[in-house]
Amino acid sequence: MEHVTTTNVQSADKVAEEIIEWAHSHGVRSAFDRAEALKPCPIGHTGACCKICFMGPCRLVGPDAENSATGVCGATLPVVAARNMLRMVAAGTAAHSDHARDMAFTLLEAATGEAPDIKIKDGKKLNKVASIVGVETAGRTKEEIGKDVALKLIEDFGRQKGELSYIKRAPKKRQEIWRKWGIVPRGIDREIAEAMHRTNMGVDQEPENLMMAAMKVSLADGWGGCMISTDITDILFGTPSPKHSTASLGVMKAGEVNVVLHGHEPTLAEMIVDVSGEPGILEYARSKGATGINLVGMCCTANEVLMRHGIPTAGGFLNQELAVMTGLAEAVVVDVQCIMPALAQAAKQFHTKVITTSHKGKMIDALHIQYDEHRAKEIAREILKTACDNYPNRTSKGSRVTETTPVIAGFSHEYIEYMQGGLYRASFRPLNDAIMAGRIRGVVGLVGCNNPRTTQDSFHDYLATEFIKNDVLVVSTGCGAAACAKAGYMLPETALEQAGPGLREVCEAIGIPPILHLGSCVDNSRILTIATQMVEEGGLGDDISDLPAVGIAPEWMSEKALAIGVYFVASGVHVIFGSESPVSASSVVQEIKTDLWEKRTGGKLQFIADPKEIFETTIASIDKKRDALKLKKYEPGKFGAERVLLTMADRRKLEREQAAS
Ligand code: NFS
Repeated sequence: MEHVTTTNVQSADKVAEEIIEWAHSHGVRSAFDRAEALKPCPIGHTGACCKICFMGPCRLVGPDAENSATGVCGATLPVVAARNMLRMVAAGTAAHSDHARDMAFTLLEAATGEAPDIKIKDGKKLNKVASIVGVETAGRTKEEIGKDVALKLIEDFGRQKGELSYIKRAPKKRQEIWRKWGIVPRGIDREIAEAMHRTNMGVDQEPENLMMAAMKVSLADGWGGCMISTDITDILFGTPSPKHSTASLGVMKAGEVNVVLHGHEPTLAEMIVDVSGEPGILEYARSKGATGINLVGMCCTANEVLMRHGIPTAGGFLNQELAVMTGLAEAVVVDVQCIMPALAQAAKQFHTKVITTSHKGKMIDALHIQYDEHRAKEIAREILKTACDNYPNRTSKGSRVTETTPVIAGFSHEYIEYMQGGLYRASFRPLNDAIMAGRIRGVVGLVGCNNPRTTQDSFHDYLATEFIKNDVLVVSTGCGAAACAKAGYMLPETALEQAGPGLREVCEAIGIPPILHLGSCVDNSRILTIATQMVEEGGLGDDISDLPAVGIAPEWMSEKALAIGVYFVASGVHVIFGSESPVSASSVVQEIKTDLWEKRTGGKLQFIADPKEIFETTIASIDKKRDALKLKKYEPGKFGAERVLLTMADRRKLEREQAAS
């Protein structure tokens, strides 16, 4: 098995690598170079640094640090590491959930007419969410329903007692596990505040208790912030369905005004997409000498507008500075999260304008145009005009890459269900059947960031190809999805060329790629929904922890990724992260996140640095779950030639066998 991590390139994304090389020969620096020059602090990297009070920071190092080192207050290494972990998960939860809060208020303002440019687009999804949160729909307008749904979901942030609204969406058995261990979140904000309190100097001093709190706050992320965000974004801007587009930094166009939409919250990006085709704006671009306006996405905003409008993606996290280095970006429009502070500094070396748009995320040397939903389109036009004004300033400096890769994205869980049976027979039956019969061995969520400590995209690429070769269906989000898109894996043809025969047969029958683009990182909630629907469909156990499925974030870097990882563990999933554990200094905490968490929830969190080992561990985990379900043994190459579908009788027989076991 070959992969590129051992070569001396910094990116497996060929177009990105071309720009990195151009930058090196022109003395322009990026995160790739900064990562080389600045090695991680070996104490903080392992979770052994405590800086929660000013008696320190204390470094809990030395021989037998686990048992003998303490901070000035007496905090032991396991306490320090567990507190660090809880704080990271709480921070990740805060980021997704604050984004979700903005979405909830946007829905409220759209419904009440206070944000006149934003309308409720998907009434069907609105009704579905209304029924989940107990809002009456009969005989009411979209706006009336939307207002009540928004108010209900806003309650989830500040609820002091009770349970989050969406907890009841999980399989029954899962809810009972959460209740048994006392990790059902009350309100999202309450869990985040409590996590900050518990990790304050001199409060929670029991590693196990701290780590269970990490699970609780993470559930407020997965079944709270992330799920609310996905739902409201679908309601306001439409539930995604497949869209053709292109990926890579080559999506910039030489003769047009290139505007990079970067960040996470989709509202302003949607407005920019809306107004970018207006005759007045196009005329304005032409008056500056350009032939048009070319919108391209970056990071999770890219995923949002790719999924709904087919806007090309320039890639994920590590491509942001490189986009500027093409010399073709008139503007990079940013809001919140994963925006490198180096971006405006990179832009100063070119003609690019970095435009910040959120009061929460300002940047030295950037231009600030505050987004305001009350006059959303007016601001979107102002931003595009600012970009057009900058077009005449373009110089010949930059790496003019042009190569792009075709991609099909837009696989919402609703669409995945629909494509397995049409409008009236939509279900997860065909997927469950294919898994039961061994055509599909299992499912992997291949998600998460890029991190310059790993050759960009190399782990994503390697794992994606190995999994599909071995008949494992891959669902992807975030920068992992961008990596797969750039590598050309998100096309049905990939199934023909690279997927194992069983997976290929299923993909061909349904007409899907073997790697499905599910959206942004908050859309990991779509994976929770799919997993729940697969459980409810029957034949694969009665809880998420029974499914032959694994979650992987091989190139993670963000606290948000950690929050996602932990909520999948709490939901019963075996989760594997690449690189080292952020709590590796404490064997006690290491054991809690694997052994204790597994005992209590069925899920566990592992960190594995070697991609081949990630692959092998994943396959072993999938096969173990298949065995426990008494499914047919997966036999490589068995399917494909003979096209036998699992009959109803086969399925009943399998279900009987499982019930009897
Ligand atoms: Ni996710 Fe999106 Fe990418 Fe990582 Fe950042 S963009 S929310 S955190 S880096 S996958």
